[in-house]
Amino acid sequence: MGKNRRDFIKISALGAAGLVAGTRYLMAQNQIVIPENPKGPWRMPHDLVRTPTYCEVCFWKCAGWTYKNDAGQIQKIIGNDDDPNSNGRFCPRGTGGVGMYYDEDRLKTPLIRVKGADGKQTFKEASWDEAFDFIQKKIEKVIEEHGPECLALFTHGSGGTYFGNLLKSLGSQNITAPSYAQCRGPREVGFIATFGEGLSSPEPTDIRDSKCMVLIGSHIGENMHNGHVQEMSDAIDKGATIITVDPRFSTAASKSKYWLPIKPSTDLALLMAWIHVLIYEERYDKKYVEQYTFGFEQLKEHVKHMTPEWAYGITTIKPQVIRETAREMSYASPATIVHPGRHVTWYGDDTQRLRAVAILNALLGSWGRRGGFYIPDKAKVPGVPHPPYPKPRRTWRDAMGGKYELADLALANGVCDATIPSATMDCSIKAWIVNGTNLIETLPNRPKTMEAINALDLMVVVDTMPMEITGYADVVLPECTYLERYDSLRVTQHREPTISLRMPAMKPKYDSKPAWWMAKNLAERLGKGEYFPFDSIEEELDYQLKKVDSSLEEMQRIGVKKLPRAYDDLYYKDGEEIEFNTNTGKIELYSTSLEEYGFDPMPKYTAHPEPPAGYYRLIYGRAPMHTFSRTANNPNLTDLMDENTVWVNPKVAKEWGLKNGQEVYLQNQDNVVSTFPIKVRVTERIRWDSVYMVHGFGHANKKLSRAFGRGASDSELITNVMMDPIMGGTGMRGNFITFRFNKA
Ligand SMILES: Nc1nc2c(c(=O)[nH]1)N[C@H]1C(S)=C(S)[C@@H](COP(=O)(O)OP(=O)(O)OC[C@H]3O[C@@H](n4cnc5c(=O)[nH]c(N)nc54)[C@H](O)[C@@H]3O)O[C@H]1N2
Ligand SMILES: Nc1nc2c(c(=O)[nH]1)N[C@H]1C(S)=C(S)[C@@H](COP(=O)(O)OP(=O)(O)OC[C@H]3O[C@@H](n4cnc5c(=O)[nH]c(N)nc54)[C@H](O)[C@@H]3O)O[C@H]1N2
Ligand code: SF4
Ligand SMILES: [Mo]
Repeated sequence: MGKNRRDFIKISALGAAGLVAGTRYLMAQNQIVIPENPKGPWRMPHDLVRTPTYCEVCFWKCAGWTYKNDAGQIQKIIGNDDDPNSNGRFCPRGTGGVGMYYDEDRLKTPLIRVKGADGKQTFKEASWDEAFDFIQKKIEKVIEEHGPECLALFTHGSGGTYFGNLLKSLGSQNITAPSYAQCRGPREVGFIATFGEGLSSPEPTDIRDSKCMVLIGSHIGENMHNGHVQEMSDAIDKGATIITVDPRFSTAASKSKYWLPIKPSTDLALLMAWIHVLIYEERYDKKYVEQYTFGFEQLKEHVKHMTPEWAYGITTIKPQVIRETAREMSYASPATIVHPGRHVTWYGDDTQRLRAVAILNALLGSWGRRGGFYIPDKAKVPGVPHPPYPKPRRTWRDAMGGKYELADLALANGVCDATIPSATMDCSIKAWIVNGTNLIETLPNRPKTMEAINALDLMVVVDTMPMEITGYADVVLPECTYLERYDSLRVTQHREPTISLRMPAMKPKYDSKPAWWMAKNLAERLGKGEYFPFDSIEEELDYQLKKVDSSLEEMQRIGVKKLPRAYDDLYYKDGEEIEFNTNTGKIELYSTSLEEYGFDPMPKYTAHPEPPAGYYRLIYGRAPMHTFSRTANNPNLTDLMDENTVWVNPKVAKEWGLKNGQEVYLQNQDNVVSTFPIKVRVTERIRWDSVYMVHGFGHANKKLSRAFGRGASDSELITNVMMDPIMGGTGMRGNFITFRFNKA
């Protein structure tokens, strides 16, 4: 046994079973192409079957149809015309999603960690009964010894509904997703502090009718959020002005009238200078500001000295460009979107940066206005009836010692911290269920994640693939892919409310099962069966759908159902009286709630550490054909891109003697060296003080036959975390790297 309680196991028990899936790769590759005519009447060979689904390749959840060929095999997935998230067109990742089903490296049976006679840990293939027995006994023990509050669930994806229900029925509210404190949390908190409400997903940005879009490190186009990419390209066709602020010449920057290659970490200064220009050149929406906002005079005074000349010294963006771009925003207002972005956990002052973004939108009068932000609507689909949940005596929040009270959702890093035994926390978490999130690659500061994992009595991992996180599990439960299962209904906000159904196109391969079935079985074993009152998920879905005048039968035919908006209120009417959900009932330019909690009521710029000599700031982002680490092994998508590269400015390349395509190792400020080398891409598209790489590569699990060792992992180099004091988000862009020519 190694020095950790849980040694990483390479899922060796999987080897033999992998051979069964002989035809898979062929299927995914040789697709029979059906001529597509989304507008015309769909005429298909009658032996083709189509079933509705919504995509699980990312969290945009586009609704579509899965088609099968004559041999009854999945052939392709295309968008559903009635779906506002996709408008009938899938992105390259969604189209390639079928590769998830055909991937021969998939998890195939439940696995239990065992110790051999030689002391070596390995996984043993198990039946579902054995796996459930094991989990039941461990959970019962944790509850008996520590209380149900010591259970936690990390989840990203649709199965979370069911595991969440299981956890709450047992008496724990420690349920968390990395899409909050590692992603959009600061944005939600910043907007709630300003407008009294957050943005959620899909963001209600009225891109379709926008005349000016400001993208601040928000790289729509590489960030492939489908409906928004489509709306943005339409807006550009109609002549919208795009202003992109990014140290990298992104795809969006290439479509922009203005590209502002800002010095990383200084965006807040630029935003404050824009506010200054709008106010002091009197280019804000006076009527809107007067009627709806609170604290204008304080803001005016606050930004008095934050001139474009002041910001120039900080951001390297010329004063004239700052003025011109602010004017462009005001010419187009209120049809201007200063885009809030989505992955916003950058430098620890992120809530304040997003407050500045919210304030700009308020000054431009774009919140609640056409071409700015519309008011979304969402269907109200009742859940299933069950007894009330027991009230937990403690939650993760109690372990935070009064910090991060403005976080409106649980922090994944917070639950991780609350798991590490310490004198100050009275309930250390003892068991994790990890569903659909690869925490090893997802949470920054990996040594801390490992410390938490090593302190656990039980870790159950529910996944489809042998990802890094599965290697540390006590029990691995193989979920079938989204193409092989029913799931909770998709009920997302948009201009019109919609509901959408996912149903299986195929029987689950191997011995994989859906999350619903796993959660229900575990609940019954743990005496909580009444929280899963239906015998089958079909019955449950039909019950819910009948409450909104539909049925399972109807949804199987149409896939997506549009429901009417409850009110005709997509935008505010001229001069309409509105009460915002803030302390003052107004849009708070001056935040009374932040002040109440002891934070700056108006954003202030503070400088962040800069890379020492010979080091470069590590920044990262998305590639259009991949989603995080989840697609790195997908046979269809690795065909399009099978590794990441490190972008290096020519000036830096020259200093180091680096050539295009040359392999280097990256070493960060804490002397962490990348496990794998990465190829250099020499390009003018990145500033000299930074390097850039796509997140999600450099996989360390050998069982990922196409992804293992391809490219490098940004995550392992992110050991410095800049915590957001307001809501506990993990700022991940304060890490600096240098180059090494060999590993040792
Ligand atoms: N270094 C770094 N860290 C980041 C980011 C970054 O850019 N860089 N981005 C952050 C952001 S914005 C986000 S939202 C998070 C995302 O974080 P995660 O959601 O954790 O991202 P993935 O790496 O895609 O992990 C998804 C896991 O779900 C599994 N999976 C896929 N389909 C299914 C399924 O149907 N069922 C089940 N049970 N499992 C499934 C995959 O195999 C994979 O193990 O990461 C954050 N962390
Ligand atoms: N194809 C694809 N699309 C995706 C995803 C995916 O995995 N794949 N994931 C989805 C998810 S969950 C999220 S959260 C979004 C994330 O997508 P976004 O929120 O749009 O973008 P980020 O990933 O934060 O931003 C990356 C950009 O920020 C720039 N940047 C780095 N540092 C700075 C800085 O200091 N200032 C400024 N102004 N810019 C900076 C980088 O150069 C890069 O262009 O993407 C979503 N869409
Ligand atoms: S944007 Fe692409 S990957 Fe994401 S849900 Fe839609 S089709 Fe799937
Ligand atoms: Mo995200």
